Amino acid sequence: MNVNELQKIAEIVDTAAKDGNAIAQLSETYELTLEEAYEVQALSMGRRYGRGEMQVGVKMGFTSRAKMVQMGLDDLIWGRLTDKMLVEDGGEIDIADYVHPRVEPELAFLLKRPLYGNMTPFEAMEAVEAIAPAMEIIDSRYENFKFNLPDVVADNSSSSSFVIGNWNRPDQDFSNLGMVMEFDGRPVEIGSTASILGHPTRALVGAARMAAEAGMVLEEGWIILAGGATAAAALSRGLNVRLDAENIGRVNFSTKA
Ligand code: OOG
Ligand code: MG
Repeated sequence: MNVNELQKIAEIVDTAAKDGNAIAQLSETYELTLEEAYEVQALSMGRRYGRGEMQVGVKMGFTSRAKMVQMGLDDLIWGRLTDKMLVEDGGEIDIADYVHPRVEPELAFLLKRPLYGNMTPFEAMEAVEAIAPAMEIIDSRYENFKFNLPDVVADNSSSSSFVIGNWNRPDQDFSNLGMVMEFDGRPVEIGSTASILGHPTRALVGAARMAAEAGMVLEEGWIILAGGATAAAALSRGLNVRLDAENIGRVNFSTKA
């Protein structure tokens, strides 16, 4: 496909995300390769940067079995995070701004040095300033939250909003920390950071490698989301959503009534 066609598709996914409107799966009309889907993602995010948003990191997807099983896909994917997607800890979102948002418990890395290409988990951790409990609010722009791999990649891997808790020192064992995500005090998803590729640091290594394939450096100061440790839970109005992560603390937000 030529760049004009890809640009046209980028406009479709960008507009759907901006307006919170559902669209048909791209794969019903277009035959995108995975590579073209990443190009659409880059072009559609370029439109957002053009409106003043700034990239502040990347998110990894399908790093846990729970997420792969829930969505029926089993390849690692990634997407771009912008400053506008960040919801402050304790903040409120309005689900009217989304199509059909879901939330999942994650772990976030903050980089103190750039990362690029292939490295060991040990080398990757040398670039980490801090780790934090986090929640990602995902929102597929596709009807019924259904997609194939190129569809979801073109749609910035369902990236929509994210909330980060307090930053913690990274020189601790976070390979198997319990995570309990609650709606109004009721546990809805329970898991462990070990579900994230066996160790969340592997998600960081994957992010550096996959971003490099797209020519992107993970920059100092960026946030890397490791991927959902459990399946995602659908959001509704008037909820208090809280994640308790063993040893590293809590993070919460609410949805407008
Ligand atoms: C795709 C995004 C996956 C994760 O953490 O695994 C993801 C989706 O499930 O819609 O963010
Ligand atoms: Mg996620």
